[in-house]
Amino acid sequence: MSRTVITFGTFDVFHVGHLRILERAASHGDRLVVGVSADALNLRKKGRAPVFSEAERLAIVSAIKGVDEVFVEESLELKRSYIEKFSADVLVMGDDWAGRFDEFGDICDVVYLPRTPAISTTALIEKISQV
Ligand code: C2G
Repeated sequence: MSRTVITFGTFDVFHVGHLRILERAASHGDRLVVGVSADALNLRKKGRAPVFSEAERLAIVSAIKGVDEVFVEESLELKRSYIEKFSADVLVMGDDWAGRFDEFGDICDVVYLPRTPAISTTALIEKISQV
């Protein structure tokens, strides 16, 4: 039986840590669906707009090998309905979210993968702004 994987993220200033988690998420099943967080969600939760717009981030993520479908994640609180909508068998997230999504273990497997060390969007923005 085919296995659907779902994962979520902002994927702003796309970097190798983002690539690696998508590659590893894809290896957990046959179809990978990615929820890319809305600009409005970022503004609400992080107090700043992403560097790249929602449309740009969706375009980049959807072009990655192994990604089958993308959608806009409008709210962090809608995870359960997204998992159900896409009939996901497994939710994959980086381990910065470890334990945070265990409640969905009743409808899918929940897997946390180690983050790629020493790279983040925030660090990249700082590094670039120092040049
Ligand atoms: N990631 C990683 N290694 C890094 C940086 C990020 O594995 N060095 C992973 C994160 O753990 C996450 C994914 O890449 O699983 C996307 O990271 P972010 O863009 O920072 O996403 P975030 O803002 O944490 O997601 O429902 C979740 C929200 O959409 C927010």
